[in-house]
Amino acid sequence: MQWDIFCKVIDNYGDLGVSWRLSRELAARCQRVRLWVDDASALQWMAPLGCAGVEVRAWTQPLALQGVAAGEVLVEAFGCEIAPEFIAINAYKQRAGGNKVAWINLEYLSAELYVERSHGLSSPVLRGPGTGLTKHFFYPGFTPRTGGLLREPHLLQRQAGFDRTEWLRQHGIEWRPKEQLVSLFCYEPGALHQLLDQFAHQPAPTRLLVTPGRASDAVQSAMEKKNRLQPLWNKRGMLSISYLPALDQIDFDHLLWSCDLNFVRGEDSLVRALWAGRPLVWQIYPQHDDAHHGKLEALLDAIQAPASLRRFHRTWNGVDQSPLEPLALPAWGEAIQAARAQLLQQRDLVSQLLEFVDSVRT
Ligand code: TRH
Repeated sequence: MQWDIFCKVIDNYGDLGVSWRLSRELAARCQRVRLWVDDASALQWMAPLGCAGVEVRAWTQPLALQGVAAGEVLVEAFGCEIAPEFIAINAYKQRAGGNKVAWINLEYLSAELYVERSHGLSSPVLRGPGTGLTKHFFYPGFTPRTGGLLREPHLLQRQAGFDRTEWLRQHGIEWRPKEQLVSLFCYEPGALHQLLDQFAHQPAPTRLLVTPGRASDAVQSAMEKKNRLQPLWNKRGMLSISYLPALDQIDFDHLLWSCDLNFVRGEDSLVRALWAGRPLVWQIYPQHDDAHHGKLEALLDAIQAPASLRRFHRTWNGVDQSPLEPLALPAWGEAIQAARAQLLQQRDLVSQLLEFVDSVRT
């Protein structure tokens, strides 16, 4: 089938990151994809080699539609509103007796209970350029009654064949024996300075691998402040820091597989960290009305996080101001492994989406 996926980049990398991963995974299953995006610049580092079967197109206004025929599936990622001129050619095709067009609204990932209720609902379009079409709501999620999580079929084999020492060497990432490796992909957590203190005071050395952009800015400003106010805070040198360049999505996975603890944020990196199976800490994308607090608790329930991991998350996400819980990697690792094992039993998002599209088109 020909898929048209529309993606608007709001901020950060998640909208494009998920849309690209979805496109790539569809292409791997013999689908043809046009990914319409208003700002594709992040693909230069996220996916520098592109992907056969995925054509990235600029979402201009108006859309350049010369030579473009309507396909079989329209996807609006995260409720972005698809260009009306494109909706119109799809509706026209269907009215003219062509095959039925499946219009999918792909929602944000959440572990909240409403997801099971809303997944798969449909809404006929009664006015505007899409009159006659039907929109279907597809919710990713953590239970069998949701659309599931993005997961490629060969993930486990890739993980089994991964050699972290070699990968770190190839990427010029310094790693001394016995050093605990921790990745950091975050926004600006208020408790960051407490985390740095914890690493500095642990008996074993830690190397923090900091991703570029907001995470590295936040670490640099915390370090600058600490060095100024408490020059001896890391006097035993237990914490070392490496600032990483932007990695492509495949190497971002390798980073997560290399680390003993992963700090992730947003949506896509959370899922990748779950598949990595190492202890993880999630910084949720903050919303103004604090709606993210409920969403955070729902995720912690879904992965059956132990009490110490819950407390750590609440402080890390600024839900409360308690001091940052001490790291408890063995217990956290067990919980993530158990959650991962359960999630691996469920069908992946693309398998479910293909089946769902078939069912709405027949
Ligand atoms: O960048 P994010 O914070 O994106 C957010 C969330 O998706 C949020 O839910 C959404 O509302 C908001 O954007 C608009 O985090 P996320 O979702 O993990 O996306 C990051 C993507 O970047 C992911 O696909 C992994 C990729 N990535 C790399 O490929 N290489 C890298 O070096 C890094 C740091 C990230």
